[in-house]
Amino acid sequence: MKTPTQVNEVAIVLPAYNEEQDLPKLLENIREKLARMPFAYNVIVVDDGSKDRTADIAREFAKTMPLKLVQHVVNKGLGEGVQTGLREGWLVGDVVIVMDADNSHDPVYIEEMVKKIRDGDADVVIASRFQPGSVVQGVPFFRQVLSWGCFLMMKTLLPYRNVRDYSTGFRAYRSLTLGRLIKNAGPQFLQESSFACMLELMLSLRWVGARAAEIPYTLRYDLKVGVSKMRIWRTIKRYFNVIGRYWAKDVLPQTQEPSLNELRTQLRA
Ligand SMILES: Nc1nc2c(ncn2[C@@H]2O[C@H](COP(=O)(O)OP(=O)(O)O)[C@@H](O)[C@H]2O)c(=O)[nH]1
Ligand SMILES: [Mg+2]
Repeated sequence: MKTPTQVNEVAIVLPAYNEEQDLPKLLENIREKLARMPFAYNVIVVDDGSKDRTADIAREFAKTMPLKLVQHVVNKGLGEGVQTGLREGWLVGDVVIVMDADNSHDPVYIEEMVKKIRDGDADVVIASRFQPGSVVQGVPFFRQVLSWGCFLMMKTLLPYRNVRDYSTGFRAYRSLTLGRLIKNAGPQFLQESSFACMLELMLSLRWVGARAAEIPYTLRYDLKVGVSKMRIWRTIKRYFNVIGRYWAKDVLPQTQEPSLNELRTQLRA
């Protein structure tokens, strides 16, 4: 069922941990590309206890673009960072984008992702490495094997219609759907602090009955200057834990939802 949604404003969440080398280029790129898109935007930088200049950079850019800095005093992990960003983001944007702060995700794709939600084609749109036309530049071989492994495992164990890229961080979420997730799962809707949180988030959206779509894109991992923060073996181990938790969970029955504003009022109270 198509349910078009008005999109006046998007929130762009950037979970960031020690991203001083790549964050400035990304923020400049967002400022330039989003100025040409037919909606307003607000960037939410979630600085997760960085020990470098990440927070200073965000404060500096906040003088010249719509940007809010949210800080965790100590490092809590990607899952907590994404959760903090989504909890803020759905209250300000009709759509929430989450993307890496390492300049490997190009904000130019946001327009197409938002359009799919606006037209009612999907509740979550994934910039996917596994669509015809997708290009992956500069990703180490083992990392590619890992994301393919995640795809094959999910297709076999817990398939999600239209989804191939289960583990990427570059997605657009309809705020109403995030509200529905928070209403049903509570404010701690992600339990994973590791990078497996991205898979956990997909499975929690599947649980609330969100419809997914993917778009092809070019991942510019070659542009990333800083080091990857992913702990590969820990992530693999946690993938199994996440799948185990969602294995026997039935999809929630679809009910008539309140509007986004009603849901915001309800959950704020
Ligand atoms: N909030 C938060 N973000 C993190 C943490 N570790 C990594 N990130 C961010 O998560 C995103 C993905 O990390 P990245 O190193 O780019 O991983 P890769 O691209 O998969 O190699 C980046 O924006 C990081 O800054 C963390 O502990 N907390
Ligand atoms: Mg990255």
